Amino acid sequence: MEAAGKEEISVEDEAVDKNIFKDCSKIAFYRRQKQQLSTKSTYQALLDSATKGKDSTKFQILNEATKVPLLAEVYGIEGNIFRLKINEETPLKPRYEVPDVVTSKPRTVRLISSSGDAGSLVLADGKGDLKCHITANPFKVDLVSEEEVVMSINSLGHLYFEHLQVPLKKRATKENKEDTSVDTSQENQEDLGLWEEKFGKFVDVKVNGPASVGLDFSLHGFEHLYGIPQHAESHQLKNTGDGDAYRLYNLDVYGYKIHDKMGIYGSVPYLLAHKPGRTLGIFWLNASETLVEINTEPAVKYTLTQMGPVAAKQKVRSRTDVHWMSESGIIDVFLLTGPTPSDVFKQYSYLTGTQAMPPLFSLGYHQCRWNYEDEQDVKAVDAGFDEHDIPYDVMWLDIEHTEGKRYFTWDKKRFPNPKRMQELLRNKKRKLVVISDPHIKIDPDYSVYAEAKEQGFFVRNHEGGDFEGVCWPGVSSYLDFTNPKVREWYSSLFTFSAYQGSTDILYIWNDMNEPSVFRGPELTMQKNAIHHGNWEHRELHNIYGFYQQMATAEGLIQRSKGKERPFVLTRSFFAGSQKYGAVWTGDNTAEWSYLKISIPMLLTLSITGIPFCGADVGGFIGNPEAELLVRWYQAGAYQPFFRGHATMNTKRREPWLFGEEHTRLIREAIRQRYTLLPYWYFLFYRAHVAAEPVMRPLWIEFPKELNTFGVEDEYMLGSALLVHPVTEPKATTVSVFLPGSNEVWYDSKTGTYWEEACTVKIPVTLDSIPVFQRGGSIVPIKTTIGKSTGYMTDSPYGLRVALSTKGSAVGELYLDDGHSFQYLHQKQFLHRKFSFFSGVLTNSCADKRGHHPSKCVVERVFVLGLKKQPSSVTTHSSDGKEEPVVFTYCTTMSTLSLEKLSLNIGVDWEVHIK
Ligand code: NBV
Repeated sequence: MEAAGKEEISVEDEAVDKNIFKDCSKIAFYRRQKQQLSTKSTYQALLDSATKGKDSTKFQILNEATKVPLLAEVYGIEGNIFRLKINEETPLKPRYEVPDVVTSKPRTVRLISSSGDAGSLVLADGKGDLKCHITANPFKVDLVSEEEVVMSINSLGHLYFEHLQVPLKKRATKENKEDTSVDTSQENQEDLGLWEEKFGKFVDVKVNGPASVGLDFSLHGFEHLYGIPQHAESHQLKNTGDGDAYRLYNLDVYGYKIHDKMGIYGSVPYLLAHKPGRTLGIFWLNASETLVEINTEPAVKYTLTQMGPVAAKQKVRSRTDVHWMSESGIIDVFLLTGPTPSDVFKQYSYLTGTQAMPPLFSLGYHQCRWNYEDEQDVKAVDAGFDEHDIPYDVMWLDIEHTEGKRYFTWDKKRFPNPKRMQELLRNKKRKLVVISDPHIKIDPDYSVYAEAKEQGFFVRNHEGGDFEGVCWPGVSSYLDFTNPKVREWYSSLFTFSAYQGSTDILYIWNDMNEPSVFRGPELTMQKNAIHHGNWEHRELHNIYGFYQQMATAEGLIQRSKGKERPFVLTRSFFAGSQKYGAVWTGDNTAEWSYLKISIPMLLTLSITGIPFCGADVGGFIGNPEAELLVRWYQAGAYQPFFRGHATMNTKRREPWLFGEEHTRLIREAIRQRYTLLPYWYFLFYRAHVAAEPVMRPLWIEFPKELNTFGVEDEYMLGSALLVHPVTEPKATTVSVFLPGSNEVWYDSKTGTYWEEACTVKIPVTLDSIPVFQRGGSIVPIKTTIGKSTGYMTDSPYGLRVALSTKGSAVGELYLDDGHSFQYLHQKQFLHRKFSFFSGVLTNSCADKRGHHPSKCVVERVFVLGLKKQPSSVTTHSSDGKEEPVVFTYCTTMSTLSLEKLSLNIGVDWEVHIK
């Protein structure tokens, strides 16, 4: 069987052909739901017959016209979360409810019910400050917090629920026996796509007819919404307007267009709304194709003269309406009530889990290309980094490393001795990542195919045979990762004995897992393909890639007998993918606009639970000029997942190929990444244990300050560093917004500082990476950089202390072996706290449960914002030993530098500055 050629998918340097993909007008359930809005039919809740179960309160909802009952359930969930489920009361067959995303059964809290005014029901959580006020007719739910309605559900009457039906033809024959007057007029309503939906040459047949659901949410007083990745769009969600919606449908969109709401590789059906004093989250748990409309109505103020005295009191608050529509499944929505951004992050992570703790190496720099040709090429590129004194941690191999795109194999000519190649990398304490896609070449001699075939592990077509689609290897079948047995088997393929040529430094990259199917509709799988449990692909399309990454991560854990942390990069993802590894933004282009949009794209992923994310440095498609490449390295060094990557037909672009000066600049950017590793690792620890995003939009750190809500050309790394990457060609200045009142910000390079919120014009040259440290923070760094993270285990630390206006600062450090689960099981970790108050810098224990031996010392301390020249500096150990320290003070910059210290990182000590 022939392998698919490049012509199967356009790998030329051109923008995406949008005709391959649907816009809203081509999506039948969108058209149907929009049409229904014009002929408004209402729903009524039968609250008199509401019943209270152990976990939830249930009641029926009736559609005025059809009278078919729906069943609604309201749950109170620990941590100020409400869950609303609406399903058909007696569906023809069960409707799909997304499994495996909500981590364990969330603990419910008893809701106290009382009837409100006639025709309403009030459900309150134990504490009584949060209430769900349900109105019977028309059905509406208001979420009330401290007597204020913060969210209304179905207040616009967009509740929409299509009931599964017996196929018309069967019905006609069955019913014809009794009744010959069956109405089959719907059959002809092709434009509504009820039973059949056409797109180009593709026809999607719906066995049980239309099954879509929809609901509206009004967020009172909110004008700023964020989330629902993945789109190449701004961080703040935009109003969608007529015929437009954010689409959540995982698709392989090579060279995706930017500032577009079409669905690309992954979906997280979760958004956050923010206003000063309150953040809310809406998590719409549905894995079928989903559309989201957003409409903000700004506040209207009526003046006395315009409206008279009564109207003055009726000032209308701003409001944003969100309309969710999904092709199938049920309505299952979690309302996260905040009130702070960090409460919402915790609530969401309580449901879907936090970021897996990454192995330390994965926070270093990754070098990828489609493809590194052979072992010799790998060896030369690896050596290139050492020759040019550029640290890096991971070499990547793309699809060409395999025998004819048969994953888990090696091309014998190019990679005759994969273990030898891995030993070469291991000797430099480096790792290898190889690709493993979900399509499996149809080849009875390929053991992965033969086994999967024999065990019935492939997705099936609607006729019952194995689904076949074209991808890289030619005609292929697709593993059904939704089947737990398939996942178990797939995981077992990563054991060292099964995966010949693999070693414990080999990690995995899952690509094409939307899934990408070259000749399929919108380059993906037919919606009526069949998965485990007889579910149609349409029900679970958006979660397919999630399951592959889950099985891969599990496989890597198992091959180490549960000891080692996995690293798996995935292109497709869903809510909860953070538990299994990292995500990247797919096939971007080597243009300035793509560099720029990487920031809002990553911010959006970061706040929707996926902090370990990155964009291909340099741009995957096309050839970046040296300046763009340098700027991209500088930006990437300050983004969570940091990998250089390029497509096949591009010129080679290893960091040293653009002349000495550019090599120096790229080296410097990568070195800055390695310098800050202790801070990165700490931030990932916080993401892991406390669901704090690593890369943060300014509004999270400054939630009361309106002027931060729309910022997306700069961001915070943790709470200490503000980064404003240069994303314009030939820039000589950048305008940096330094937020906050009572803040002081220090330029990380020059030490120049600014007090109070301001926008400053910073002069930049090609070697500037505008990074600012927030007064009041202490950032741990490494003072010596090695060839890779592995060389830096014992290298010394430095502390960058940036004093607040009050002359104080705090910071933390987290340390463990960087690769195993012992931090979890044996509490082998070190968590230290640094503080600077009244001239005393203290290192103390932040978590007494942890213990981890470390030879490391703090070698340097650099204090920014020390207004007065000290007369003496002394170190004090916990056993009372006092020693003087030589110091350098700079009066003009107010900085103090302490060098050649030797203070053990893991024990208590103080440095007194008098
Ligand atoms: O496996 C080849 C590429 C990969 O390099 C890239 O990172 C993925 O996003 N892959 C897509 C498939 C082909 C793209 C044209």
